[in-house]
Amino acid sequence: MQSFNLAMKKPAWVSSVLETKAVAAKGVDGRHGPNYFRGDCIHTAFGDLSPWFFVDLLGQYTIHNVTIYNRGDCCVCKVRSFNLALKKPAWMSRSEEIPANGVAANGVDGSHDPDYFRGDCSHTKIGDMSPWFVVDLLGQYTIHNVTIYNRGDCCGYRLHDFVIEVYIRNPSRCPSAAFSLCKNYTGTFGSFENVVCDAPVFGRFVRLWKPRVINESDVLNFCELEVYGVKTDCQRFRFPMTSATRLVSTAIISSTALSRVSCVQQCMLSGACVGVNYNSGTRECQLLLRPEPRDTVSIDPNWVYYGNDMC
Ligand SMILES: [Ca+2]
Ligand SMILES: [Ca+2]
Repeated sequence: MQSFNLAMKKPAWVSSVLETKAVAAKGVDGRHGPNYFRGDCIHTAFGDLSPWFFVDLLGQYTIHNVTIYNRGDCCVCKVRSFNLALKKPAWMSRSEEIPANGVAANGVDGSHDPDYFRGDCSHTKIGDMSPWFVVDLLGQYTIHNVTIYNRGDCCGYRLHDFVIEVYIRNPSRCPSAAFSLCKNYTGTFGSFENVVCDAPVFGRFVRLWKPRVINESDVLNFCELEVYGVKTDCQRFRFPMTSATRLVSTAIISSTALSRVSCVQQCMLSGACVGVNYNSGTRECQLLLRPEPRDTVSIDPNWVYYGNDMC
């Protein structure tokens, strides 16, 4: 009994074709070089929401296996999942008044130590009747669950009845920013718990807040917050545009780009870019690497800003 590649150079069809170098025959031409631009791969058209590929074996066979060679020059969806919040920028309500022991950064420093006095927990100000905590994941992810480690030396009862929201835009700069609800948690929290979102939610900023504060000492107080989700290389960033505006930041890489679209593409291809400024006159493309507390906004008709820090 013979076994060989039954599909080789047989008639093939696809639901749509992006361009002539990507026709169906390229999927069975016997060449599996991974660089799309050399013309050995198939590619359906953008916008084809039901893509399919079909090959006629010109005979009837018992089929045991199908080998597929993926494209390799780009566009392979690599999925990553890890604690997205670890050591990312975090801040809280009335954070300027928080003692060093309780700053927001302690909530994402990687330590679960439950003793507040050892300095690894976050703690909003006594008397803050609308306490909240925000962490900026510095990228857009599909978030599945949030693990929280409570304070253990005392006061664990303070963590109760809270809401976890996920935002694409910065909720601190944009109070009216829309959110996706991860979880409306009711009751008192244990020493630690993995809170699974009601449904996967997409965004960059994770906000935890207490809608029901009992008294002045009912602060938001926990020792570590971990955010788990995935990012795929194929997933598109959502960068809202703000015209006549530049985000003035020290954390930039400056380059040139022929258009604002290619400037945004440079950002998407860079692993650590959260927005861009583009000047259509000089073609300067500024990749913004991370937000800084001292970032300001400049109104300038020559510039356009793509990012999530403005409303
Ligand atoms: Ca091929
Ligand atoms: Ca901690």
